[in-house]
Amino acid sequence: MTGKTALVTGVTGQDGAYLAQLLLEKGYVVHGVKRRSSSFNTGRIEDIYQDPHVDGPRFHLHYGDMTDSTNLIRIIQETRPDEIYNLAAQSHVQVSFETPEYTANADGIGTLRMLEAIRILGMEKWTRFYQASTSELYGLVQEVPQRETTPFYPRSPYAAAKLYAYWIVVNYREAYGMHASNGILFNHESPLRGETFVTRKITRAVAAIKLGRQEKLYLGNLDAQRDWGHAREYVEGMWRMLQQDIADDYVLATGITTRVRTFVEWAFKETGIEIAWKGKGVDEKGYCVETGKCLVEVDPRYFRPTEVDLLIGDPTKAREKLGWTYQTTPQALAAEMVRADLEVMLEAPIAKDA
Ligand code: NDP
Ligand code: GDR
Repeated sequence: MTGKTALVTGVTGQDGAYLAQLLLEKGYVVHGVKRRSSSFNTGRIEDIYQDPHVDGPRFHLHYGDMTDSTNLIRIIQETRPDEIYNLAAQSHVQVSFETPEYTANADGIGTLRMLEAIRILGMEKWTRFYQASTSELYGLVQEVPQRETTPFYPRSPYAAAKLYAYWIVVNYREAYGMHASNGILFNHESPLRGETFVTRKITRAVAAIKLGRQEKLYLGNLDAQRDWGHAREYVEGMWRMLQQDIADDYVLATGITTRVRTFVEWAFKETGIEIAWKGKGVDEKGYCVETGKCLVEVDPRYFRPTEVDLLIGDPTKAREKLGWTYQTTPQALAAEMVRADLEVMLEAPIAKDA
């Protein structure tokens, strides 16, 4: 047992689930903040849920919202965490174009609310703070590979909100001596990834196509390039940041970039389906497989008003200072996600979208 207590916002999300599991394995008492929802939203943390009626549970859930200051103050006051991992966010880039004000509120001002809560409670000298910053901050390419010193150029309301969060964390570190760190994480995926992010959308569709339950997959920009790693490995990097004597900002990435279309090929390959693209440009409809059956089609509704074309991170600082490196290649990640989706679908033959 470490005797330490951690508070994780966004505990019901992909990273929250992996991080909570990691912290429990390390002996922490873990408090998670979850939103009230009209439907079940704790599926990802089912395996680590502990019945509060049983003696000595180390995992606790609290209702909360990043848009509600008083609630955040109360939760921090009650839990007195040694470490706070601020993972909660409206995290979908395309959705942020439709809900820009809410995204700014939850992702930008929400981070300020957390920092102010720590300060109001007089905990700024001992509570350590992790902020889920993002490679989306780099946006329009200024330099490749992108590293901690690369200038930011956000390309979405999401990235602009996260830019505010990034800088307010730096400011509270400098102004109040807080141990507050930004993890500038490049895309990380897993079988727990939300279904509307491109990797999971692809692996679910490929599994469904393989099982004869879906005809076709509709996607947007097939030529975007992303640096995809495994979420389980990235949460270890978050934890390592908060174990450093001095707070700092770190890039976590693989250093490998892959086009969306290549991820699609890898995913089909895992099921034994070889695909050959018939179209070339993103405007051209009807990307088909060799059999002549069109399995993937571009639907412009998934194009973004402003796109981030190329992300490739340089994780040298994290390797040298945190001893962190990625383990899973993007191709292995695609294969793992397809296998997991096939398994889930085979277990739930009736519910197509289970
Ligand atoms: P998810 O979308 O899977 O999880 C987001 C979490 O935030 C969910 O638990 C969600 O709750 C919660 N949440 C959303 N809005 C609010 C709110 N207003 N109040 C309280 N909770 C809220 O994201 P990931 O796990 O993938 O990412 C974690 C964090 O890391 C996010 O901040 C994201 O922006 C950032 N990030 C992610 C990267 C990635 O590639 N995954 C890369 C870089 C940064 P609910 O389950 O109810 O929806
Ligand atoms: P991203 O992830 O925007 O990088 O943000 P996403 O998987 O949504 O998009 C990656 C790229 O794929 C292209 N794309 C599509 N995307 C989606 N969602 N759906 C499609 O049908 C589709 N077709 C093509 C996109 O245009 C884009 O270029 C993720 C989130 O987790 C953020 O919270 C996080 O900060 C960043 O990663 C790093």
